[in-house]
Amino acid sequence: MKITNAKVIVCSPGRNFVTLKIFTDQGIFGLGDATLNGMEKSVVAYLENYCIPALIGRDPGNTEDIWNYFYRGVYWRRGAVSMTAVSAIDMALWDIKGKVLNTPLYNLIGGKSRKKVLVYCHANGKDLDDTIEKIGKEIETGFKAVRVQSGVPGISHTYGVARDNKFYEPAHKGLAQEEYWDTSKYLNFVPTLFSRVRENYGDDIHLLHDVHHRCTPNEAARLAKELEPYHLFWLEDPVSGELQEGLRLIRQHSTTPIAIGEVFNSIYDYSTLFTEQLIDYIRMPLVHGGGITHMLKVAAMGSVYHINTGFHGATDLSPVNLAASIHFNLAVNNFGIQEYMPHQSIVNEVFKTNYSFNDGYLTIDDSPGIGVDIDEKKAGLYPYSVARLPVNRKTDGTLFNW
Ligand code: EZ4
Ligand code: CO
Repeated sequence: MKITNAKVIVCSPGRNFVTLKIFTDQGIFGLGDATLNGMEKSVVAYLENYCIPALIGRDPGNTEDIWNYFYRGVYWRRGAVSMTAVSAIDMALWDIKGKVLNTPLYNLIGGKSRKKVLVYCHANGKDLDDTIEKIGKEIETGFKAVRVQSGVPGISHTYGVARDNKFYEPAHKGLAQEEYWDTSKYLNFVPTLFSRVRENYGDDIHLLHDVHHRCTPNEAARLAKELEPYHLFWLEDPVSGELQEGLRLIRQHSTTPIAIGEVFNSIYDYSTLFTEQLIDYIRMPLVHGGGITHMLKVAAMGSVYHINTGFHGATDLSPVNLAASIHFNLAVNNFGIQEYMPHQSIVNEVFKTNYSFNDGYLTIDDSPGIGVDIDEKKAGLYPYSVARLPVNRKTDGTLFNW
């Protein structure tokens, strides 16, 4: 069997998605997600100019060799743009493998370790009362786990909070908008927020919170410690992850579980975090973490250190990635939770999906491979439109982490 061609489909049903479609000489094709929010066209250029010409003629069954070809073989290893391209290639090849063998992806990577995939949703409000109300709605919808983000008094706009009471969407049309941030106001507010949430909704609901890289290790240690009484499922990205040793400080002060790595793209980003058991959950998703081939290794290494998966699953990761993640989450033993921000309904006009949500969990049907298809005619109706993630400054104007 041979790869005959591949193409990149860029579409924007409400937000931009990049999808790689790999064709074979047996009429079977595979799909991979190649979306890197706000940097879409860089991945497109890398795939079209460098990867696709090198894919043609290869046997799509050789997932391991092809992965290494585009990782070791390119000399300039790692990096978000190239790893997203590698992820898309790998995902599409596993999709093809499943279709050739007429079996769902999860069967190729261990079969089902569980019946269904626990997911968490987002609840965010402009202030404390609004957030409390939004959490109630999510619990009514059936969610067993909720990520809680709230507007902070004194900060004009806070990460994770929807504008104009619409759904939360990280990227905005056009060039990057600037936001303003005040860590001390944030740190003073968050424990009060979670105290109210527990008071209102009791102990059963799993609560998560994303710090979105805004603290120093010492600030994060304070926050993790002060949140201990509310026993979070996890505290996400309390610090930016480049300084892996920085997580030691948080660990020394608190038992609040830590999730990290949605911006990581390699197993080496995790090495110290794993071997010193500095975190509890792996956030790196299939689409940015080198696809199924690499993430199986990351999950396996994590399992040695009692670390579970908790993949990124915001709306800027396409339905192809979500479906592949459900297969993966069903299969690996050390699954923890999956982020699930449902896509807008127009996304489902373009992508034909095979998963469903019921009572706090996602399940997927038994179609072969990943099981998601793309309607290229519909995709053509929604052309690419420039959108960027925000840039963040401290109130005095100093550029800061978003
Ligand atoms: O900011 O997906 O946990 N989820 C997140 C997301 C990310 C966006 C970036 O594109 O942090 O909202
Ligand atoms: Co996050």
